[in-house]
Amino acid sequence: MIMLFSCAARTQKKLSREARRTNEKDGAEMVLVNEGKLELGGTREQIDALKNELVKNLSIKLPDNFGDDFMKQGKIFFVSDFYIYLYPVTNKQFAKFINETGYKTTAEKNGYAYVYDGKEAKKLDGANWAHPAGEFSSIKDILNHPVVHVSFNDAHEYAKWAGCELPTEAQCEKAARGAGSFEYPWGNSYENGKMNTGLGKQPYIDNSDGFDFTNPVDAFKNGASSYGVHEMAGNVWEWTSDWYAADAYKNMEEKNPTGPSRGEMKVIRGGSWFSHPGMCKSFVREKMSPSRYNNETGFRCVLNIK
Ligand SMILES: [Ca+2]
Ligand SMILES: [Ca+2]
Repeated sequence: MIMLFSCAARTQKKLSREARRTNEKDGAEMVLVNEGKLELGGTREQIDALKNELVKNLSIKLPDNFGDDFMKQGKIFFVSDFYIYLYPVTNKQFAKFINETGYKTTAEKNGYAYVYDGKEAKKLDGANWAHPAGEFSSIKDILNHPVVHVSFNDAHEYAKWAGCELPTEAQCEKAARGAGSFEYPWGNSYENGKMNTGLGKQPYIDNSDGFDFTNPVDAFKNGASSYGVHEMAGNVWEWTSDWYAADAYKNMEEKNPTGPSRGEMKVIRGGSWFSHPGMCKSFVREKMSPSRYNNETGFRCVLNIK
């Protein structure tokens, strides 16, 4: 009898979790990603295929150990239900955070930012989230684009203000793969018109997808994963809460992994307008110092259900 009651209560609790929610703080729409198993990383074959693709398209030599840090380790992880922002945090949302808190970003304190212009990274005085292409640029016409020039700490402070957290690597990979556990949010092969990427080599820009640099976050209607999460591939790299370690998957806890307890770099995920499409695959990891920022890295938040 008691057992019956607790089962019913659990079902009731599950049913009461709406598929979508809105964060009243910043107006962000969130979608529920249902709990489930996840094998983090790509197979040897998938990584070799990516390596060949990059070597062929970019005419570069990759280190022998390229991709070893995102290889499957035969370990099945479990990720509990969580809500994730449908889109990366936009300039408009970030402006609200700044207006309400008076927060100064790392770039504002430093007084400069590195701006990739499609050919090279230029150090520009006065470049920051509100002036993404340099002192005299503005976000006026790109309010619906993802915020950029945000360090990990900036992203973390925003998430706190919004009553949320940054996603773990496992949450990111799960949201990107969708229920079908695909290489790209929509399936296993590249499709033009589903994300904004670059060439991954000089001149970096590829506007055959409609965009030179960042794009409005809702531009690719067909680029979502099965959970309805957009922009998990391309547009901007996104900060995760995990510290980077090459052997993280071997050592991470199996239930709701949160990554190594310390490190020097944070993991970023999903590739950007600057990246080769292959680098936007669901299992690819990159790393970046938490104090760094640039115009190809942003973030989104998650709401963990306690
Ligand atoms: Ca592009
Ligand atoms: Ca992205």
